[in-house]
Amino acid sequence: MRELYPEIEPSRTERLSVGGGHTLYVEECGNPDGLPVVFLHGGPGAGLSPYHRRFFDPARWRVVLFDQRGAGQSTPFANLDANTTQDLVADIERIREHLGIERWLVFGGSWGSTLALAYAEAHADRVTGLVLRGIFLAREEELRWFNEMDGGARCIFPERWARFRDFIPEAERGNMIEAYWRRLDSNDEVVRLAAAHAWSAYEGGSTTLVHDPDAAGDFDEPHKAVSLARLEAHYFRNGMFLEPGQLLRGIDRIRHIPGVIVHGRYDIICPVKTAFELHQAWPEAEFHIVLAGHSASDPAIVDKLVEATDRFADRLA
Ligand code: STX
Repeated sequence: MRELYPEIEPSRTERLSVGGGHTLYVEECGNPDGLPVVFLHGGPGAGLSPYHRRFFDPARWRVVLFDQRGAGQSTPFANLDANTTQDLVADIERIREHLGIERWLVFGGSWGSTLALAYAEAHADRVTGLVLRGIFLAREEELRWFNEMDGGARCIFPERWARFRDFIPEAERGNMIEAYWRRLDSNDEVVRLAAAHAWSAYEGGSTTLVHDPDAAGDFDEPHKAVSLARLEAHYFRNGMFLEPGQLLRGIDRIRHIPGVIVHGRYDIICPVKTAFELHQAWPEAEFHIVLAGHSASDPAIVDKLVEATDRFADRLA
């Protein structure tokens, strides 16, 4: 099994003003003369983590990573103005042009896979390949599965679900996303933080194949909890700013691009059915279902993702 490349520090970081009042944190890692790749993080609102740099051979790749609007070190923090899928797609183009990159590999997991598909369908000529993990197509069915009372996730992680559900009074449980949204957008900071914590503990703690119902998860830290919860609820209640079925309908625009899809069989946040449907619409893509959950750091997922970037480096060299 392949493992992550060693820890690495950025060779360059900058802050890029992109309009709408937003300034993005952008970093580059690896070989400045290497093959370009852009990393798209999840959520929306999850922000970058240092391990995201490690899916790429630093001798061969020029890795560009950035915190999306409102996330991580981008400012203003957790801000929802001018914060839509179209804005983020435009940001990717702005970063590419700013760095003088002609075409690049696009690598994304979960919401990062959604954004990667939206970007590639809009700018197919800029994409040398796609590496997608934990596919999320942002459809109503997928949102209900994880966050609503009739979803399936509650049957798999009942302890964690109970804490998420019980934060909302019974009368409001018919629409959990809206009920959370009202609290995440409250003027009362204590209410906002408590809601963010409940939302992010549920999702952040449900990622790995080996589940510990009492583990804090990666999104326990208040800063991360607030951006993940506010950005997700904002995007979810707006249908991710996509037409229903838009990404599958547009698939013909990218079927000529080499693609690798990796998905955990036991992904409870984004069930593998979605990846199966993506592959049916895009049979030319390589498709791997592995023994893993949702997390990019589950070992079987790391193995396939690193194998994919290594092979892309051979092929694009
Ligand atoms: N959200 C999917 C997503 O991007 C619908 C995502 N799910 N969990 C995460 O991201 C974290 C593990 C980063 C919290």
